[in-house]
Amino acid sequence: MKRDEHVARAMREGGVSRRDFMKFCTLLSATMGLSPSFVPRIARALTTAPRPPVVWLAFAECTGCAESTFRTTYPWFDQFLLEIVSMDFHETLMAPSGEGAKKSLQDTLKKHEGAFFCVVDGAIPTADNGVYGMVGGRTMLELAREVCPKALATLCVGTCSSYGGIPAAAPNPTGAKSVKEALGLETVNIPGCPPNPINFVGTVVNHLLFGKLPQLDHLGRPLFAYGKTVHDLCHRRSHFEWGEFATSFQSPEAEKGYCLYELGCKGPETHNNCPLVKFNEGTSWPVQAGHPCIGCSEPGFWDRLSPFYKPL
Ligand code: FSX
Repeated sequence: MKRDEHVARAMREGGVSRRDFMKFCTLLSATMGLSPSFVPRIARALTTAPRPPVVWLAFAECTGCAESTFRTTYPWFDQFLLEIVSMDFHETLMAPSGEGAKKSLQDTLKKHEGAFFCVVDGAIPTADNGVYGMVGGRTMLELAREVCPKALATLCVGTCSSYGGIPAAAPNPTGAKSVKEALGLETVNIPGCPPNPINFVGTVVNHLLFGKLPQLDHLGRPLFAYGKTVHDLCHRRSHFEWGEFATSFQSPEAEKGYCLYELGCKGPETHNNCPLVKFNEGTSWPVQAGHPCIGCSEPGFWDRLSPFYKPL
């Protein structure tokens, strides 16, 4: 069976209609800052391009990133994601365990060296040679040192792997660090605690479409997702500031304004596209639900961004 037929069948069996799929491609193209003319190309890339192999390493974290990626955005998203990439190693999702899991990892490294994406969620404990984070008898530090340099690119999903995040918060007894700090290696960072999975998919799809990673800012973040601040895009800003742009995104209740800056909102210094893509099938996002942004996708989160209710 050809790959596009296989994907079509998998989607049908998962209850995903062609219309759902095209809506998703439209959202993806808007998120990536591409014109609507890219929608059919994205659909084609998702259903026909060879699936890039992925090794997913889970280190010091709460598993919120994997949960957010695989379970909540769209009811069918988890299954769909596994059609886009070939998840060759993911401790939580894969069938083998123990020695079988170790073998899967080694087989993938051998077969796809220089051609797989290494996705990392979680920070890397580095104190005392990394003994505070062990997987299968090896330190996370050792695993990362073995796997990441062999990848086509290391994609850090979540603030912990991107910048250290909560595990690196003071007093940080495990010496938790970002992948870049721990290994001295350039990474693509998709921060957020948790990040929006559409930004991970957009990064992979950019590679499928154009054969390269998206343009990054000085902190390694894809510009399509992190090029503007939450405040720049926020629905709660006066719609007069938004002009025509406002009418396409603002909800009527948000048009009244009610900026949460005085309640400590960190939107003015937090780079992320939460107001545009939202969470849970585009239902809402924290500020729309009435809570100030806590800056979870910025370097220095948690220490630098707290206390959360103190204005900047
Ligand atoms: Fe960190 Fe992710 Fe926050 Fe949790 O893997 S970014 S603590 S949502 O799980 O790493």
